[in-house]
Amino acid sequence: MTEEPDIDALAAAVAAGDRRALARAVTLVESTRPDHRAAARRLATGLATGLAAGARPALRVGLTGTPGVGKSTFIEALGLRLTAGGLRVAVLAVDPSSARSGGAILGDKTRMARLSREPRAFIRPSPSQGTLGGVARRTREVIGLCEAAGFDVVLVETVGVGQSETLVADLCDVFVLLIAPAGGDELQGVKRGIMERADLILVTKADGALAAAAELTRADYGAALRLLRRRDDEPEGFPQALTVSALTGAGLAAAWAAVEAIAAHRTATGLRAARRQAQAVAAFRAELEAGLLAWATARPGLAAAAARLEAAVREGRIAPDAAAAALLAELPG
Ligand SMILES: Nc1nc2c(ncn2[C@@H]2O[C@H](COP(=O)(O)OP(=O)(O)OP(=O)(O)O)[C@@H](O)[C@H]2O)c(=O)[nH]1
Ligand SMILES: [Mg+2]
Repeated sequence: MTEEPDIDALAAAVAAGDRRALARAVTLVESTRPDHRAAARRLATGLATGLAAGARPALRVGLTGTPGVGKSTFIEALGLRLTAGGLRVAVLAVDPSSARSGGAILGDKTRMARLSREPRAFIRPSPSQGTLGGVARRTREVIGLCEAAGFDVVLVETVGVGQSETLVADLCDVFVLLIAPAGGDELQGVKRGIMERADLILVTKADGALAAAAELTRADYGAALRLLRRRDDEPEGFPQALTVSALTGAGLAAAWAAVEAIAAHRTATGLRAARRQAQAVAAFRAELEAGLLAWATARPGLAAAAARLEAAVREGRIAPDAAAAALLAELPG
């Protein structure tokens, strides 16, 4: 973006559901240039005012799972189904660890070619670099843009390694864990924390030669889920483990019905609104902390003093809390 963008015109075009305007708005939000950050904030404020005036919140669904489990293929099959039913679907990908593979997860292998040709779909890979906090901030903003653009459903794909799944779970209404069909001992490999966060488990590739293994895996995870504490943010009959095949379409309708049932329960009980409020407050605090840290780091005297104190702490010449207090005492006001 070279010229100063006309933010009011961009906001109006995004709010009208213009996908090219949305793509430009996302690029603006992802930019680290200070003038772009300021423009992105004006855009978000303008759109938030519009949202408050009437737009419906999108159903935000996070999907996680190990590399190759079938996330992208499932999302494309589901997305095609939902758009065929008249819904507008946005697909985002979050991969803070993509330095590992050298590219965003919606790379050459899976461009979701069919879904990307759908007029009711919008597909956007994640920025492939940045800190976890930075990626979280941008993803949150991009989800907000998609919502303001009138998308009914936002699907967020993230690789289930590291901490990106926690990040995505915190940004979504419903969080889905995808598991590949395998022998029973596979269960040990899934971290308990992810199992506890997941609202729904889907065993992928339940077709052909893998169908029987998928059913066994589903039974294993279903049993494991029942052993976990029953949560009050789920409707009767949950937690559930289901099988799906993106290839044949088997189980897709049931999987989406389960997502909708969880979302409907949380809407009816007020949990969804409460969760969004908590997410907004957490985002505010994270922004504030990041801002304060950036402000402090930009003060040359303070950074030098911090380095001196850190050395003193390392050498045991001063206690950590005393060092922190000494530094804070140097702040103005
Ligand atoms: N048989 C069968 N194969 C599938 C199915 N879904 C995905 N696959 C295959 O599994 C492989 C990985 O699929 P992806 O959708 O790229 O997996 P992913 O989880 O998005 O992978 P990353 O983005 O790299 O983490 C591909 O070769 C797919 O063709 C399915 O429903 N049935
Ligand atoms: Mg993928």
